[in-house]
Amino acid sequence: SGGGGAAAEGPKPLDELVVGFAQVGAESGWRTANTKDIQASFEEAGIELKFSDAQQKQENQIKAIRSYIQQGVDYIAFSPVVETGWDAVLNEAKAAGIPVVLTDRAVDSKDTSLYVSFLGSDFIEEGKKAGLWVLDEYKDTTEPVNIVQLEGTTGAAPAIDRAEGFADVIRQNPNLEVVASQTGDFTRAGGKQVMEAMLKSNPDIDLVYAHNDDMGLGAIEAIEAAGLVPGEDIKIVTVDAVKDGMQALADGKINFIVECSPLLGKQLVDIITTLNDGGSVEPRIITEETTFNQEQAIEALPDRQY
Ligand code: GYE
Repeated sequence: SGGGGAAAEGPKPLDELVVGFAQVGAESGWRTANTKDIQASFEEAGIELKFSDAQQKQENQIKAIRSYIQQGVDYIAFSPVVETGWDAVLNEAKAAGIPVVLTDRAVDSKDTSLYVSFLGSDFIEEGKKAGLWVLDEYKDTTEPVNIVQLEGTTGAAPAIDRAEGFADVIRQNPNLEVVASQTGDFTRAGGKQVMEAMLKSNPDIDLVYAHNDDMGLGAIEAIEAAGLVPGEDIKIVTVDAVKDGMQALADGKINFIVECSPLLGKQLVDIITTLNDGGSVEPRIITEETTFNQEQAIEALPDRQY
């Protein structure tokens, strides 16, 4: 692995450690909560965090990582906007002896020595959980069910995997059909715009599967503008469980949410301090998550942190 550079000379005092974090952007409620949690966790640990926002552009993330390498940070963590195209810059980090931790999203690099660990959710599992709810909801239906899918950012691990897990499960009932699928880039505006177009070209939509809450919330606006009732005329299933999504679920406008936790900060700090102490970390660390129906959302909302 590329790890262990700092530990070779013994652990550094935490207030001398410098970590560079290359964030995806600020595209969703999930991302905002994730950024806050990471910044707060490093501050609490007394570790300096250099932070950059790539505005959902891979070239900006690559630039940020190169600048962290140049500045000689001790560790680099980042959430890759898309899966492909990272080998060159990750090899540069490796050559500089800077360990890299993937946070939240995966890369498709075959060479696993390019990063020490991948900390984040199992997105295929999330897609399956969404699919299982749909399978159960329509188990007695003999009519075709028209599903539209609002995909996350094209090429992003959560978009690819949430589509795959969902498709794998709904395949079991031939009445369940995805009649349209398009990217809304994980944003509320994107979800609204795509849903508007889908409502025009598909008169008979039964269910929306949105890869995150924000796109689902955008779809709600489009559905209401078309004079339909979200959650009743058109059912909605989303992923994330941020506060606005949970409120819409409590209000009956969303029908089911698969949780994806953005609170990765503390685990990321643990990884860095373990490596700094010369310890080793698991190559894959999966976040624990649940699902919510309306009742469960009403119960969880008062204590929801994000
Ligand atoms: O679901 C979405 C965000 O990568 C898991 O990115 C993350 C996803 C999250 O924009 O809301």
